[in-house]
Amino acid sequence: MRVILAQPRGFCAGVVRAIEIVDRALQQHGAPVYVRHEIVHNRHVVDNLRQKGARFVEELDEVPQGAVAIFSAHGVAQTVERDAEARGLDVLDATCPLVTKVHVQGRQYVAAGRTLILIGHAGHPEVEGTIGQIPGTVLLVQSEAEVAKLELPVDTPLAYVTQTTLSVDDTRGIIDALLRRFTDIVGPDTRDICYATQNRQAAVRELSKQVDVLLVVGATNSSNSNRLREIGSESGVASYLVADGSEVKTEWFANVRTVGITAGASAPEEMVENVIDALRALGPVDVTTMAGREEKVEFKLPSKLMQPLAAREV
Ligand code: 0K2
Ligand code: SF4
Repeated sequence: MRVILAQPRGFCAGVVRAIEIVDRALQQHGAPVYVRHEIVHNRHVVDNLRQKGARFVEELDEVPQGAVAIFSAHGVAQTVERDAEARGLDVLDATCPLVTKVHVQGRQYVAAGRTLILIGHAGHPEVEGTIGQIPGTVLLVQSEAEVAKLELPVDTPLAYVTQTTLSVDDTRGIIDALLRRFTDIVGPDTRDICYATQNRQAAVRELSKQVDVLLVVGATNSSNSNRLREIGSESGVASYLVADGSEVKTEWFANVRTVGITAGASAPEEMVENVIDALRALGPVDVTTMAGREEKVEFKLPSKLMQPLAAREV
């Protein structure tokens, strides 16, 4: 069996930063530190940090007063920030800077007097965070069909922003529908979909031309990982989302010669290796990596974590 690995795949700069924040917080403060929501949507990442002393909670009322509380990469609403302050928590914000950028952009549009539309998926923590970062009403639009249902005069001053991990193609369709329907609407086009999401989608589209089966390493609650699997399916390739090698099923590979593997932005490379090992158990495999874009994006850590330990102890 031939295995072709997508390039790029796996961890993005926002995920690397978020995990580093939890690691450094544990080093500086000692266990436990509290993390609101999964730091990124991956059980292996979460279990690993839990073993080092991180405690994962869904709400801040589970965090003792004065403890270290870390916000996940997906961002939080302003009510959560205020609640943390009221509880006297020592907050470290692991919200990806590209998510924060969307919050800032949304607030600017509202300050300029526009009604804001957020293109995204209901119930996703990033969407809840973005809605809660913007004063006033934010209208959530999830599909082209929902554009038709917006009860607004066609000349309403509008702006839109998007979730960072959407399908570029689906978002393009929604934006086009908004532009067709409304006469005074501005927005970033698809540029709020982050570099990592865009690059992984472009790579998997290319990879799908070369393979019989596509495996996407990632979690079922990971938006960006689900979008990668959808692109494989839409390209006519049998595509499966797997957390690790234990979820790989023998029957997927009858008469299959070439398997493509990619990984969501929150999926560790060890799990890609683990999936390759599961394929090796079925027979010999020859692994190559497709030609693709090299990413060099890095984000700075919060300044609190950059201080040498001695300076904090004074
Ligand atoms: O893709 P999702 O937004 O569900 O999130 P993860 O799978 O945790 O990936 C990291 C992205 C976090 C924010 O954009
Ligand atoms: Fe940031 Fe994009 Fe990674 Fe989300 S997927 S954490 S927006 S770089």
